[in-house]
Amino acid sequence: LTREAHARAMAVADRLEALKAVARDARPVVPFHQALTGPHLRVIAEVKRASPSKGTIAPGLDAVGQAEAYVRGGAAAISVLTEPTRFGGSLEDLQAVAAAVQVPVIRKDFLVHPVQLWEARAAGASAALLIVRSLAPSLLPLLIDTAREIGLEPLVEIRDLVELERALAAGASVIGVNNRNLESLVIDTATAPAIIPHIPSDRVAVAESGMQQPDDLHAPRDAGADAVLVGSAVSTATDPEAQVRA
Ligand code: IGP
Repeated sequence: LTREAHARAMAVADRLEALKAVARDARPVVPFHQALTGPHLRVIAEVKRASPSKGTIAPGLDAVGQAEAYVRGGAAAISVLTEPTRFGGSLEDLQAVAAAVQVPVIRKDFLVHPVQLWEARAAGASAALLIVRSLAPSLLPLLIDTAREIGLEPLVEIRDLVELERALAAGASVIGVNNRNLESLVIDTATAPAIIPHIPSDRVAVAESGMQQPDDLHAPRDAGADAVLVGSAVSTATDPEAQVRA
């Protein structure tokens, strides 16, 4: 190594150690898996300022006020987008929400590196999204294991039965089926109800995306979903508390 390369490597190592120290002192993990199991369909409500399909959906959203309203409405967990360019999210939103609510908080982003899991834990998250489709075969089990080692439960996102096999082989215990095709952005709300019956009953099954009104929850519930993840409908609601309760 050249002297400069060595100095840069040491600086990165120092920053990682500092991040790990913050993560170790972060608020205790609020169990995610447990929050989603039980006899009734649970709601994971998402703080979502913008999306690639709709552009800005909730300008000037107060992330903390919004999350508190979701919890009053009965949300079992809160999802916070941290992707900045297309979703208007940030780690600051994640940290502020995690500090404000008692329920588990999930980091929602396109995570590809263990350091992003440390960031999530340092911000107080209890869970993090891992998208099977965006991860190389060896990376998925590595990130699942790393997440658990630091106290985060991975929500492993799939879209079809081939991806379900990868998720199960990698040891996923909370599995989300996305109704949205992330490449075409097209929503098909029949996707999750079709895949969920194939998820073993000892795993937690979550239906994600495209659910706009209470009636839209019947199909995933009847298919055996433990929880639904709702973003736009609650982020744009004039009364988010009532919307989550409904
Ligand atoms: C929420 P909706 O249609 O209710 O706003 O969707 C959530 O499922 C969606 O934000 C989502 C997502 C993702 C966002 C699901 N998987 C992966 C970014 C990355």
